[in-house]
Amino acid sequence: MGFRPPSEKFVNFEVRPDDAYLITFPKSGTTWMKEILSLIRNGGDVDALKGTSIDMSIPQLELVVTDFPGKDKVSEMLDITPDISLTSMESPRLLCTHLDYTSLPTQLQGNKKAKIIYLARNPKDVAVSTYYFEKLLAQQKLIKSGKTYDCFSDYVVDFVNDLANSWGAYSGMHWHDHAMEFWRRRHDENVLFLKYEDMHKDIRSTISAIATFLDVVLEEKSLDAIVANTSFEASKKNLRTLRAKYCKYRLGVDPETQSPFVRKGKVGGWKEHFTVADNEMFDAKYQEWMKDSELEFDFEL
Ligand code: PPS
Repeated sequence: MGFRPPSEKFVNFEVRPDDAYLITFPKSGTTWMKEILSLIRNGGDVDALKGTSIDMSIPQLELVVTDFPGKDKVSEMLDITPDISLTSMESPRLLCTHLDYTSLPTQLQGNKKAKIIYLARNPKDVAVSTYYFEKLLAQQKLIKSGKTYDCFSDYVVDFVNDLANSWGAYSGMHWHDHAMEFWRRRHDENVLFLKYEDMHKDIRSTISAIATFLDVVLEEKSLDAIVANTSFEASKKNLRTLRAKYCKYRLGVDPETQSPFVRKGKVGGWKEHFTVADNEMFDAKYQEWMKDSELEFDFEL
């Protein structure tokens, strides 16, 4: 079951041929990649981003081009200017979304010009990361369905059965369908399919590949600056990636110690959360999902 498009305004959103869209399932490394993309586009100028909002650099389509109740409040906490207009954004625009392929604006589906960077992450670590995010939302009574979880084992059952992710817009979206829709299109010339685990393995090559894809020529020293300023340690101190205001005012947590946007940042953290039974259940589902696919993930490094 796919996510229902939020509004006519969203479905009919006008896509420009020189747009680039970062598309991810939630908790797949979006924020990390947004900072990398922002720096690639500005030639690695770290100082120019200081004091600015990551969500203004790369607005999230579904948060901007919709009229969902409470939108203004969420936008304010993400430091999105209330009157942001994507139509007056200068080209080439960088935009992002968590929505699945079939929920994208019509002009982006089948579009061979606007670029798409799809970032996927192994679903066991995604499940853990979404679990911690849901816990914070639940503490603030922000889970739409009202359903909360006492332990990860309860949560993971809902995750694999498509019943988790109950925060607002994304309920009903499934990790497997999300990734597969873009994996199938990975050879399209306007699609770059990346994995979170490969960023861990070789961030420098990943950044270079993205720059080439975006037709940006990066000097070595710019590349060095991007690598250094998007490391996990740097992200932990960066108010843009911590999304400090959102942490403080929406989630009620200290961004520097508890931001869910820069939490553990590991590959294989799931091993500290899955019981043997959880893992067997997950593996059985995973094999079902992936049986006709060549898509593979590193579950540990
Ligand atoms: S969201 O809410 O969907 O936008 O979250 P998202 O940004 O996609 O994912 C958050 C996870 O990404 C990890 N992260 C990083 N990993 C490695 N290096 C860096 N620099 C980095 N920045 C963020 C973050 O810790 C979340 O993963 P977990 O497993 O929860 O730690």
